[in-house]
Amino acid sequence: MNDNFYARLDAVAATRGRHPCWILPGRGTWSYDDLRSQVARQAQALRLAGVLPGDRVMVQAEKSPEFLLLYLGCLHAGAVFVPLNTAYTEPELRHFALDCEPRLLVCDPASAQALAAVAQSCGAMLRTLDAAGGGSWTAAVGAVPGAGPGTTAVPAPIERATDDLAAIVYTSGTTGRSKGAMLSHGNLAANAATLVDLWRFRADDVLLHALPVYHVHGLFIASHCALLAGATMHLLPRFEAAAVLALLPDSTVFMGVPTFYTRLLEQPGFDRASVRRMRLFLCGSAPLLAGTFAQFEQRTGQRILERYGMSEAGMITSNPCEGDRIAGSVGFALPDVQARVAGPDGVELPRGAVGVLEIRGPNLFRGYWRMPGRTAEEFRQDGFFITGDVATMDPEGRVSIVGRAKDLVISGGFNVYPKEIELEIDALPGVIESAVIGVPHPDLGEAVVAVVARQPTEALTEQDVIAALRDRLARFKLPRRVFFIDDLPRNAMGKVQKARLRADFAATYGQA
Ligand code: MLC
Ligand code: AMP
Repeated sequence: MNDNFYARLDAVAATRGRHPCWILPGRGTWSYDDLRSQVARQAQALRLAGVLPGDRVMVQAEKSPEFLLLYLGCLHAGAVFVPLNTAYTEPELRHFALDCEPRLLVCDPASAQALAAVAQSCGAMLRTLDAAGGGSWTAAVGAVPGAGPGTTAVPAPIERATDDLAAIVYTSGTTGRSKGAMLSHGNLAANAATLVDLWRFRADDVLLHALPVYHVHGLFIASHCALLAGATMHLLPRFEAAAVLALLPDSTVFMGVPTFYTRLLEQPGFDRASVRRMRLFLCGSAPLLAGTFAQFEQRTGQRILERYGMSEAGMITSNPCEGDRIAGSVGFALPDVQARVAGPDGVELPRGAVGVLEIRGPNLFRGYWRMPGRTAEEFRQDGFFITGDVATMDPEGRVSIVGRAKDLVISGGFNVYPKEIELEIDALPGVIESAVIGVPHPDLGEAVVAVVARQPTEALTEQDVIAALRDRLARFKLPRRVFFIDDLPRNAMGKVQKARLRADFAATYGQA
């Protein structure tokens, strides 16, 4: 049996024929037949380009159908897809490229020049996602002979075993070094099938897809659910509240991060009438405030379904479709996932106690790319993965995330690891040391703030620090504010007291 995840998607697509798969503003509709033939072409183009099963294909490009087709083509051909946030700067990209050594690097035409040196440094072919030109991936796919749109005679996906790699998703690390989470075909398939069932996805659903496609939320969770159900997606290039509002009357499911919901609530026309066809609003990637949940229910009459996940495991817990969706809880472990709240020794704590959430299941990744040591540190002997999220579980098994054991800021649904930014700030002339923290922010949930101790003789300013980081770090990682203090507060062990700094600067964006 072929465990290639795309083989499952293809089997569904084969039954959907002319049913719309994607609807794009200004670019019309793609049917499932179109999808099948286009994905097969992508796979053939990869083979012709010399991309072998197991080779990495690294992609940094804006959201488009071509992006998703390339992803699915990689699955089809057995290549390992490596999506990267479009905000990443050249130094960040260089690190990822040297780490995963892609055979092929695909980017937008606008960044081709900047990425040429990166591709060269790791020996990758560089291609662009555009319609023309010698280096165009789109043109290479267009030149593949064979099946045209509408035909059902498409080549079968390559044989893959369940543990074979499908994707590497980079997550920053607490040490400052990014780690590539290796996800297998089996990981993706198990999670997608569970979610389609749990969230009651059907072929007549219309998913309003406004998430970026370089993270697991938009790329895997949203797209897989719709494709595995044979449903339709409105594919928006990005989240924009007015555009989402305009398409809600023609949609049945929406997925977002909390910032999407707070921005929707700012729209005067967002009311019961605008959501009358909607059957499900899903939220995750960052904590959803109880106030947002309540305000949303008051405005629309619907309760947001909050779920919890991470790059290393896709979805882990979810509130139920039928039954109580409780504000502040991320719901129950998925049916095929085991979750426990454990102490530092990995021993499960009594229900109600606060500890670190540990999980095990078919969705759990295969480890960090070329980091066996780091992988071993984050797994228990019995195969449970230590998520680094601090949680409680009630007697019924409902999980609430109450904090983080890992030093992480989540800004608008993007993860920012302070260490990475601190290393950059500490390297600036005149800086003694720095601490990067997250403070409450009304739009982003948390905003990145740096607290810096500088040499007494230095005239380093807030603008100097931000300007120095601008070309080195993705925009969403840049501190929005920089505060100077004489000494960072430390505990008796000499460790910087970030909790104290978070309290001291909590009112940076209004009431804490
Ligand atoms: C953009 N900016 C951000 C930012 N997004 N800054 C901090 N945090 C963010 N999340 C920067 C821009 O670069 C710009 O900088 C400035 O903020 C103003 O941008 P904007 O126009 O307000 O932002 P916008 O483009 O509207 O983006 C905001 C957003 C976007 C919320 C729509 O961030 C987004 O789509 N977030 C979704 C993230 C996501 O999908 N996470 C899933 C991870 S998977 P400047 O300097 O140019 O002014 C995961 C697992 C799981 O976590 O459980 O799902
Ligand atoms: P990422 O590494 O980008 O996949 O982000 C995963 C992290 O996002 C998790 O470890 C959590 O800290 C956080 N997260 C995801 N969903 C939720 C949620 N519903 N509530 C709180 N935190 C969440």
